[in-house]
Amino acid sequence: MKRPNILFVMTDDHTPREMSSYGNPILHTPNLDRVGNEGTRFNNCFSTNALCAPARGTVLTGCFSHVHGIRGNSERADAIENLDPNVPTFPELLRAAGYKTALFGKYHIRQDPRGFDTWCIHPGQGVYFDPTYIDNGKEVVKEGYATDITTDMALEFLKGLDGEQPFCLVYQFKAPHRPFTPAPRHAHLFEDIEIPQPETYRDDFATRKIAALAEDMKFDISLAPDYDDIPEGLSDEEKKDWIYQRFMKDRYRTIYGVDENLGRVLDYLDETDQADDTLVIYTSDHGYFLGDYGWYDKRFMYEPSIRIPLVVRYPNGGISGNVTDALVMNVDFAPTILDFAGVEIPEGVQGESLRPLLQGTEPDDWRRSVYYAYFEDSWVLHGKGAEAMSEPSFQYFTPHRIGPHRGVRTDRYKLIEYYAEGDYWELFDLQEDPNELRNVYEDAAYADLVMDLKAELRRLQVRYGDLEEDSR
Ligand SMILES: [Ca+2]
Repeated sequence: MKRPNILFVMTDDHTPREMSSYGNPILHTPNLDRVGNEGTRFNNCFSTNALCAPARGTVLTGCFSHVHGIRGNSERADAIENLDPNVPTFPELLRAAGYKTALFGKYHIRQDPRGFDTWCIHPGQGVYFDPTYIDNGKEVVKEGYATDITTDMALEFLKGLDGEQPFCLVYQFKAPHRPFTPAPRHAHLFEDIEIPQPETYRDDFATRKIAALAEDMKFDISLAPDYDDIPEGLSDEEKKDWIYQRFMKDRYRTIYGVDENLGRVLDYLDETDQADDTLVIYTSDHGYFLGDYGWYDKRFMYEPSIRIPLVVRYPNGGISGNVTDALVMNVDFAPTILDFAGVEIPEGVQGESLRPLLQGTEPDDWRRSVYYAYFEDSWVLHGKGAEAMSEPSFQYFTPHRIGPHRGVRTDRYKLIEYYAEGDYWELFDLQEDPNELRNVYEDAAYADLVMDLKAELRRLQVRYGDLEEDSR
């Protein structure tokens, strides 16, 4: 069989809740949905470390953060967060197997991209308007809106191909990362619509003491500086509601820009008769708190932060119209791509190929739990330093005061260990409490379950080799 082309599409911080096909009644995403409707939609796909750079390392390598080397976002001046050159990436392997490889848009890994015949990326986070790009090592400024420009480059690459060599195009958007800045043509969408507030908008954190300390996660406090047009004279509650509406609408508008642009690329594949032979994957690096618990941002192992969209299409690969609830992770993307391309999956890869799930069959021995590990960017506690580190204190971790934690999630339960803050744990019954408001770790009725889940967490730590208590 002809080797498939690969079109890997990734946005920044996009949640499944912000797609029509996952149930959003307001934001219409016909092109993002098209991929899943004509292929497979995954209802339970998770990021294994909900932060930009580590998640991107995982996608490229099929390995967890502690193996590929990027545990945090390298925000600490002395941090060495390098993508380990000895851990191969899927573009490198595809290129060696004869694929023409290209990368455009957001990359957010400190070192230059490896394994691409051509690349043009935003430095770091990038900006939405008249963005700077690093074009194969050389800095250039391109006029216009980042989502459009990244797509123009992707299309230019596709149009320049000879049709003989299969391609692997890694096409990644800055959107919808904050500050959520839409294209002018989308700036007035949703103007007359009131976005509903999430059920947990006013959480009191009664049973989650670490979460209660994450003051900096509150969007009405932390996002206020992003807006210079907040009306005067609002009460604190009114101001929070005003920011929420604006924050959500601007996000939706930037996502609308992504959907529209992805449509241009999918249309091009149709027009050139390449759609049937192209494996299209759409996902995001991690999720986002959309006012949940009164928060924005990500990092915590709660559902809004770790859930990611995953839709996959490849008509000639035996994929059509499936929806699956199987537990999958972003470590699975690289081995899936290699599997379909007929390239041997390196021994060190920690994910599994999703091919059977994509083709409509869940293997009997498919995983029953997923692993999560957030390492934070720094062990430095604000104003305290090493002295405070030695005790189970509740000082301020940078940024957002979210200390390192790890956990296991099954189809029904989630156990989280905050190992740097004393022996503090959380257990949620996702069936009874899908919003994760009631930590039942101390509840005697769950004692046996806690024991089982702790054993499962330790089993996964051993299996994936994540055993160091303090890996810095
Ligand atoms: Ca991100």
